[in-house]
Amino acid sequence: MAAPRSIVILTGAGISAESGIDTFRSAGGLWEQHRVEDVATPEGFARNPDLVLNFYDMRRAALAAVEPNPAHRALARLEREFAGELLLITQNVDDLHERGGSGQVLHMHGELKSALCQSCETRSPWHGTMIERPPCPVCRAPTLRPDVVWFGEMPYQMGRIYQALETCDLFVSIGTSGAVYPAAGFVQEARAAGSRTLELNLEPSEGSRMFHETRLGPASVVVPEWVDEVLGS
Ligand code: BJW
Repeated sequence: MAAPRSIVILTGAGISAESGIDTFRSAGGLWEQHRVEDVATPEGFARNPDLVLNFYDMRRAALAAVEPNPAHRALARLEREFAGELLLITQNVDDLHERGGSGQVLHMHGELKSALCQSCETRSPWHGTMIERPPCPVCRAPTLRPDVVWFGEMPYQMGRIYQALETCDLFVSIGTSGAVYPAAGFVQEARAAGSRTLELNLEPSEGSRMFHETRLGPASVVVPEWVDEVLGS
């Protein structure tokens, strides 16, 4: 194909798997260890806030023990060296893209290292725990929750995402199962707008048929290979 001028990349849990972060739907993944309804819905949080705060406190603390892998670093290199437009969207709440060197990352499902105040609605950087109900840094109310997007909630920056999907000429999906909307529908949006679509995954996702091309393999291998190809190196 002709060299792309505008690329939108969507990443999912698979890109961080080789760094040691559990995916959600793989065997032994997070949803086999916890019921989705209990830890990833507003209703679950209302029923048992301690369970949910502890689930996210543990995952936030676990970030200290993991490192970005070659796939994160390759996307950071793409951001530095690609002459066209690039939007990196991640469904991941970890900070491995940033620690791998990416400067501009759109976290559509929020971030572990951010707190959302249920009283004043401010989002604040957060590195500690929430189980002890610390005060909001802005309004002092003890009403912080993890700044992540649960089922039934609206993901962040959807307007900006749909605008980029309308105008990109290449959409690339990396390490996501295609089981969760609206992200699972991005491939159709991009295709409908005339973009070429590429999937990089360990195994075909639920929406694999919708992509023009699928390349299978671990992200630490297939992502750097694809970035080399785009940059012509
Ligand atoms: C590797 C690898 C390696 C492994 N190398 N690859 C019916 C139809 C359509 C929609 C709905 C419906 N009923 C309900 C809905 C809406 C609902 C939804 O999608 N439900 C589905 C269950 C059907 N969605 C929502 O509620 C969303 N909000 C919403 O829709 O608002 C309304 C709206 C309307 C219109 C426009 C916009 C919005 C919110 C969804 C929130 C999801 N939240 C979570 C938790 C976030 C916080 C946290 O981390 O705890 O987000 S759920 C979880 O799933 C997390 C992930 O970001 C998300 C996606 O998971 P991901 O990343 O794909 O991981 P896995 O585990 O599924 O897959 C891993 C992949 O990696 C696999 O493919 C492996 O092969 C691969 N892999 N190792 C490369 N080494």
